[in-house]
Amino acid sequence: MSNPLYETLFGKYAGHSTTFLYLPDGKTISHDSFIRMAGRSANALREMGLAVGDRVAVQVDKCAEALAVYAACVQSGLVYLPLNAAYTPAEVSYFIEDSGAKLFICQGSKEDELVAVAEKSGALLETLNADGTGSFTELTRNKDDTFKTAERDGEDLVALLYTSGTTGRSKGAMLSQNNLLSNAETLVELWQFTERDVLLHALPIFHTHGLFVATNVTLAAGGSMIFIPKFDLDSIIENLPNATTMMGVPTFYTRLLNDSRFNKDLTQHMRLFVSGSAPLLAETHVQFEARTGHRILERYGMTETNMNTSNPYDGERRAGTVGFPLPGIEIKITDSKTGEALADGEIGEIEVRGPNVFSGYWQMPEKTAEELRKDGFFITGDLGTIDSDGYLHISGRNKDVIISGGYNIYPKEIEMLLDEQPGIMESAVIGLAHPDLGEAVAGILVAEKGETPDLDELAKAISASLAKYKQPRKLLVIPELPRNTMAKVQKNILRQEYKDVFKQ
Ligand code: MCA
Ligand code: AMP
Repeated sequence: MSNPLYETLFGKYAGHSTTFLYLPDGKTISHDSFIRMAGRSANALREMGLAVGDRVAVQVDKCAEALAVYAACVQSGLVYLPLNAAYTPAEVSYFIEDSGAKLFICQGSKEDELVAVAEKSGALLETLNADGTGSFTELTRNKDDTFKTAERDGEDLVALLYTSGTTGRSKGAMLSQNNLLSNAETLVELWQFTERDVLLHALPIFHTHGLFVATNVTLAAGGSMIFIPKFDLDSIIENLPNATTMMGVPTFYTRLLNDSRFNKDLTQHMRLFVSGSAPLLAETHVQFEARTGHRILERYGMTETNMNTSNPYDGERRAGTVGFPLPGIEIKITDSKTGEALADGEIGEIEVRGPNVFSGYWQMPEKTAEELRKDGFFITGDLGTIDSDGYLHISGRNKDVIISGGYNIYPKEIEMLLDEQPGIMESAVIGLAHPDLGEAVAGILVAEKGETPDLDELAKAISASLAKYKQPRKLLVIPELPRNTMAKVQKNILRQEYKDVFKQ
């Protein structure tokens, strides 16, 4: 096979008139039409002068055409770099420059703000709007809808996904054909996906969950997706009767449980509900079963590794656990200081090895060496334990990260911005329990001597540089930050002190 990922996800469906996408306006796109759309995009990309290995950065709304750019990149050997639509130009600028993207496709409404970003790093700039129009779409018009698939092998780079770092500098995780392919094939089998499945897709397509899990699994199985722009209760309720499966972050499930229309009648035909990206409270798992009779299947993954573990399809889906290592993947629990393996039942660092594990961070050999051991084990930064039945429990994190509604937010990035603001001496950014988002961001500030910062002004000042979901929902000024004898800020004390800030 010349391009295994392309063949498995896309190529094999050429000529198939089966439905791939059900769109919000009632239209459908067949597998064959989708592949032709991707072919036109691949020809456009080639004619723009892009060559195998070049990076294509994409910051657009969720639409079929955006998915076709992903398919076109796989087909033509380009490296797909999806970006959260909420990122500000300041955030995007780093990704474009660091990746050396040759092409940046953005929303038409943001073009004016992003011209300078593209120019600075010499990237071409094209647009793609939520309705599928845009300058990129114009370039695909009248192009041949077949494209000679680029020869690629399993080790070749197919995507670059940026994940923020605890030092405040984002790292591009390099994912190969094999990383994505092995995971998709494993999950199809484990979760028993077939061409009869219709997945209710309400996740964003710029992260692993919505793109490499939901979309790749559906494509590998030959199923279809009800492709809705974002999570919206009314459209979920309206579309559930036509779906067989759904994947979501825990917020999806808590929001559904808060709606009385979500009941057994609406869900009894469903085959599977999957949750991940953030901890699903055992309480949510139990309530969901009581309401619908379904046990949510919780799994655990990361941008760097795709999916690592899953509760069983057949067998007990145990609340508060993320199940067993996927076939072909090894998990071990180690002592954070020595790296020595710990016995079952002990809490330590979760490490993972397998064909799913990325090959390193883009142009960051030192960072790669810190997290990816020579023997292939990746140090996840998550803490956990394996119980006597082999289920993995995630008990905490060894990295300073907040997970809000399934998005990872690194406090360091926000603290660096807050510390720069006039009148602020220092800050500590923490995640506090939030009934809807799991955790939400709070900024604890210490003012310069004699200063009384205007918190509204401060919030406004940082909003230009930070995506909305990262912006603190609460800012508090306190006289000093608690520190240990090594002068390290004790965030655990702050988290305890302010634990009820977002509780209703
Ligand atoms: C939106 N806002 C948020 C979030 N999302 N704030 C904090 N955390 C968030 N996650 C902001 C909006 O800008 C808005 O601001 C305000 O909060 C309320 O918006 P709302 O309409 O309620 O939010 P929403 O649009 O409904 O979004 C919430 C959401 C969404 C549905 C939970 O964030 C989402 O789809 N999350 C999924 C994330 C995901 O796919 N993660 C996978 C990463 P304002 O009103 O002031 O303008 S991959 C991963 O983690 C690994 C690999 C894995 O294991 O899967
Ligand atoms: P990301 O960097 O966006 O890929 O997020 C990966 C992180 O999400 C992991 O390191 C975990 O901390 C967290 N995560 C993913 N799935 C789960 C889960 N089922 N339970 C708890 N945490 C999870």
